[in-house]
Amino acid sequence: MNDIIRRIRKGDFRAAAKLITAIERRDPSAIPILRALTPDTGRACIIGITGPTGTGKSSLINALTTGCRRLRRRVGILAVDPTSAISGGAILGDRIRMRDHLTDSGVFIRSLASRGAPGGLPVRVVAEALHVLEALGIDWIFIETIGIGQDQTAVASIARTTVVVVNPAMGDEVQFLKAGFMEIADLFVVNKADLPGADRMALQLAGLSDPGNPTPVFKVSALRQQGIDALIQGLNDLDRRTRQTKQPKGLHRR
Ligand SMILES: Nc1nc2c(ncn2[C@@H]2O[C@H](COP(=O)(O)OP(=O)(O)OP(=O)(O)O)[C@@H](O)[C@H]2O)c(=O)[nH]1
Ligand SMILES: [Mg+2]
Repeated sequence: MNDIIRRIRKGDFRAAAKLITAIERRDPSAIPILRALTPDTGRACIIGITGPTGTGKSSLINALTTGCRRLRRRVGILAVDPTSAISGGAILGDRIRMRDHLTDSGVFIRSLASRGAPGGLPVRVVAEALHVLEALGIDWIFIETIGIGQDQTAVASIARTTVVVVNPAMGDEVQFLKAGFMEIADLFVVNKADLPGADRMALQLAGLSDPGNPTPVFKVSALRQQGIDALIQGLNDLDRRTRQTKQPKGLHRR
């Protein structure tokens, strides 16, 4: 046990991967290790990335990772896939879109599956995996979720900052509002701004948010790596501001 704690503190990805596997299996031996690592947590920028299917969440994480690596920050990516028991392909697709970073020793990528567990998404597993990544010395952690339904929203809420990704000309706006994304967004990203309609979409979002406390809106193109550095700066600023008021709700201190 002391060995794995020591290795994780030193930033050993393989030790972290092993511990996360134990967490996924609900192995009780993980509990004292997590407890011992608690003092090593609390410094990372933890960003939940959510939004409707196909808006470019994985592509955005890929682009953000490129930007963070240019700043020599270490990056962790957690892809939460509620359906992977049936569609292992989704995770494969994510991996392909994040391929730029698969061999980078400064990027830790992990998919988490609910494995058909009753009650759906493993909120606790995600929270504990985040704990491990923080102890590992990761600076930026991105969690991708689809964000439809209560469980997924709960996963997004583990992050200190929740980013909702939308696209220009998203068609059925009402549907989007009904899905509850407005409520959980700390920041909106209009991705695919290389396509027409991004300005209009950004204005619409700005118009919908609380005038007294407007939700920031960033236009980017993940595909062209445009607007990403400004977004990283915006996320960093937001993290610093919310850090003073809002604790991550994930892992209860034990
Ligand atoms: N034009 C354009 N296309 C993009 C951009 N970002 C992503 N795409 C495309 O949008 C499609 C979906 O991208 P993903 O990154 O898989 O989207 P996602 O939100 O992770 O999708 P799911 O995980 O299936 O919900 C892909 O074909 C991408 O190439 C962008 O900035 N501009
Ligand atoms: Mg994806």
